Amino acid sequence: MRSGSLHRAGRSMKRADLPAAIACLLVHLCSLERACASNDTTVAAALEALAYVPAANAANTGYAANARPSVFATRPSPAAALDGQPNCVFDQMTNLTGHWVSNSSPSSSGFYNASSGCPNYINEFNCQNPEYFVRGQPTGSRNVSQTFIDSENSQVFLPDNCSLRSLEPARFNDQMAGRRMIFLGDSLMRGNWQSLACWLADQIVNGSAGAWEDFPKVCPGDYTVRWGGGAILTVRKQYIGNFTLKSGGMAAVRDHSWYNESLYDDIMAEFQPLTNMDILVISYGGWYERFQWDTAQNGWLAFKDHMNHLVLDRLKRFPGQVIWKEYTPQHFGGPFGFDPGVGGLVGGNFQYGCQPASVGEFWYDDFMRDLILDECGDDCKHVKILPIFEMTRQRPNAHFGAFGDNAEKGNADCKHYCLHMSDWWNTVLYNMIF
Ligand SMILES: *[C@@H]1O[C@H](CO)[C@@H](O)[C@H](O)[C@H]1NC(C)=O
Ligand SMILES: *[C@@H]1O[C@H](CO)[C@@H](O)[C@H](O)[C@H]1NC(C)=O
Ligand SMILES: *[C@@H]1O[C@H](CO)[C@@H](O)[C@H](O)[C@H]1NC(C)=O
Ligand SMILES: *[C@@H]1O[C@H](CO)[C@@H](O)[C@H](O)[C@H]1NC(C)=O
Ligand SMILES: *[C@@H]1O[C@H](CO)[C@@H](O)[C@H](O)[C@H]1NC(C)=O
Ligand SMILES: *[C@@H]1O[C@H](CO)[C@@H](O)[C@H](O)[C@H]1NC(C)=O
Ligand SMILES: *[C@@H]1O[C@H](CO)[C@@H](O)[C@H](O)[C@H]1NC(C)=O
Ligand SMILES: CC(=O)N[C@H]1CO[C@H](CO)[C@@H](O)[C@@H]1O
Repeated sequence: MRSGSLHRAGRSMKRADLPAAIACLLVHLCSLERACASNDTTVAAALEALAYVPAANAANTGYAANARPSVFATRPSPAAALDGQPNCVFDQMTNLTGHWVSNSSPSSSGFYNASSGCPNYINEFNCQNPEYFVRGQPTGSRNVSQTFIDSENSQVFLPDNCSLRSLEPARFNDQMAGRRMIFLGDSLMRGNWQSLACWLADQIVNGSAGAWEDFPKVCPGDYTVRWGGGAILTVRKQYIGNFTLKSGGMAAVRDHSWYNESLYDDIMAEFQPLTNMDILVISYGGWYERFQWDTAQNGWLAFKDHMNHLVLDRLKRFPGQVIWKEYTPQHFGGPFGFDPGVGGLVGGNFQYGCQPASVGEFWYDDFMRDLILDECGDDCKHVKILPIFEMTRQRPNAHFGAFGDNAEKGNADCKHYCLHMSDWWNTVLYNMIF
């Protein structure tokens, strides 16, 4: 069985400090959805154990001559190749490598106009919205130059060996007839659903979204998880949304912190009967902290336990396609995107911008690949990996925080991504399922 080496390195780290872990989790639960910080010494030791060597910085040079032009100005045909290579074909465990280039066309700024094209219930993660909102609250105007916004939004991902077809809304609408797409997982999953809602806006007949607490009838009550050291934590239910397309197809999102099988069952109850036409896009990870070397790696242990149950007891039996979305790298600094040294803090990682992560947090995905392929095996043939890790790791500036969220408070959100990045996750998703 393949395995990431970091968790092995981590076992030699300092032992549990449960009260600190819980305090850290409480900070986490009450404010930002970000991993808790450990401290310089321990992480430095971990990196040393890994013998980390920084990867060469991938240079973005030029833009392929026949690459796709501005999207909402001139919509490309669905099969239009971005760079003249054969269309990408995804097997169960594809690792999509490639690089980002800047589309030199001045009119290019993404797939749709995020300032004016999104449904009114999409007010998060839109880095083109001049008055942006975080968790429903206006947080003031951004202080980011238009040049920066334009350059980030004009980035185009070119896979090494193939071309991605672009999602074309009217066609997607037809392809979704009789189908439902359920996005399940933590807040990183919300980006996919919100991006889709903006992209498909002119195909949507109705929709709604909001904080889970505004939908009290949906899975009421508390769900809990067992954490290391015997702690019982309450699952944070975050966000609900759904929209219906002209064709009758629909897409829903239900996001929350940790996996609990009763919550999974209660969420799915709303969609019964599930059929082989249904598509489940799912991912967890953001709430299972990685860098708590001093807390017996409770996050990692819980992740393995929870994901084992999710895959072997539930996903195995899902009648339609299941797409496991790879971990979405964060860019708080350091080779792994999480440098607790910043600010020297425990329970907070205050900084003013997002920074490249040359390596990224890969070992949770290694575990998932093994679990799906080896442990579940033939029973999981319908479960595929959405390979967005490599492409996302290369975009440290595509975060909400790089566009200003909380940056003025020295507390930039380098975990969530702007819609533009989520558009590319959906492009890969589209190429996998249709
Ligand atoms: C970080 O951890 C090391 C090793 O456990 C400890 O000696 C040091 O005091 C810690 N530093 C801070 C700032 O907490
Ligand atoms: C994907 O490819 C990258 C670049 O070659 C490599 O570093 C990474 O380990 C690969 N990931 C997997 C899961 O094979
Ligand atoms: C996007 O919409 C905004 C608001 O309506 C508008 O000011 C802007 O010019 C539009 N951008 C493009 C490229 O059409
Ligand atoms: C905006 O950014 C500039 C340059 O970093 C800075 O001088 C200015 O004070 C910022 N304005 C606000 C309102 O944050
Ligand atoms: C949205 O439209 C669909 C299809 O017409 C309908 O079944 C559903 O009840 C509508 N939902 C709302 C909230 O109006
Ligand atoms: C979306 O789902 C929630 C929960 O079932 C429901 O309350 C709401 O009416 C749905 N909205 C639409 C547009 O179907
Ligand atoms: C899931 O939540 C339910 C309801 O709170 C709880 O009874 C159950 O023990 C939880 N499952 C696990 C595995 O912790
Ligand atoms: C399978 C395959 O064709 N792999 C190629 C993908 O592209 C890289 C970079 O151009 C090549 O090195 C691989 O051989």
